[in-house]
Amino acid sequence: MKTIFSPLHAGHSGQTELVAGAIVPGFEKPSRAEIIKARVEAVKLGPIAEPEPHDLSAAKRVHDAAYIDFLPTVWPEWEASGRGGSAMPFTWPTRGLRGDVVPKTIEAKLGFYSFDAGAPFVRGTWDAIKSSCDTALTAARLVKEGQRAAFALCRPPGHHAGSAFMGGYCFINNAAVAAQWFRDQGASRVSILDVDYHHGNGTQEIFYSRPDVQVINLHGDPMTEYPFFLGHADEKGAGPGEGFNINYPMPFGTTFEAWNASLEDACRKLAAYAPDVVVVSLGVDTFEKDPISHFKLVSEDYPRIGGRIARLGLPTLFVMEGGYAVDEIGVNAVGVLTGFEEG
Ligand code: 6XA
Ligand code: ZN
Repeated sequence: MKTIFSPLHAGHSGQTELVAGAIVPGFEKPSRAEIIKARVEAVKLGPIAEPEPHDLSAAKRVHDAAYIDFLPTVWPEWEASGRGGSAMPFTWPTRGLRGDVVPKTIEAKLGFYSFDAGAPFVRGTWDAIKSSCDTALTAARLVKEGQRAAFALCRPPGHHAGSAFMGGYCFINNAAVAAQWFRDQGASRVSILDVDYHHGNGTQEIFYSRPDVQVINLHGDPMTEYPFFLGHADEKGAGPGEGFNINYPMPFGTTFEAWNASLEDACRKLAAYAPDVVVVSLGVDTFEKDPISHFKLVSEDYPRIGGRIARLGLPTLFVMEGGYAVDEIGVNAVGVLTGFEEG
């Protein structure tokens, strides 16, 4: 399996985040992608290539154009106005406030285009965001051209980013952009299977009213787990999209046995939908030692996940999302891919 990887991800570094009342170094750090890349090389998964540059039209098929055009302006505006640290918002147009007028101050614009303070910008962030989207599109092309699978080693991740908002380390929804690209290239139906610990609220929001992209999420129950405000089992899609959004919220402490029962049910529903292609939002923060998550999967479980996905027998694009136990992130993420190759 070929891997697409861009060194530009590394410019998104040194950003901070708010955790339990303290500003701390971001968990979503460059070593994550470097360790996964090193593991791809160590197990000889296949060649690694850099992404081809794309214009932003593919991203604008799933995101509002104004939102995408805002992203490259954030750091220059933040810096030019004398602000320091990481660019992040602290005010949001929530209930009772106006969400229909874009304000002028950079903090306010960041609040307008986000749902939390969890997607901070530094100098290299835009180039990393763009390269991550290019990575997904380049890997998608390999699958469209007949490869059984490809690995988009995206960083930053994407599944919390919605049509006009960032959050949770995510800016452009790489998996959603790729899924839409497959549709625009002639795929009749696409399934997105999101196995990250956190609910992919952005992906759900983007496709919620559509029957042509099935969105399946396995994740921590939003009653206790981030992103808290989406991901319940009764969210099944709207209008023509009714029945095409499927959520499997699972409690704190879920082990592989229970998690795998959800995966099995998800795979049956995915197969019944009979998509032309599957996009896997691949997070490995389901791991028992993940510092910000609470499932109990062990390293031996990840190849089994890949094997089950392989048995769907469908062209498959893997798009990297979360996972913060950096010592094991390479073994776990690439474990899914080798399990797929052997499955
Ligand atoms: C809150 C935690 C963000 C989780 C991001 C993630 N700052 N999503 O891994 O899949
Ligand atoms: Zn996650």
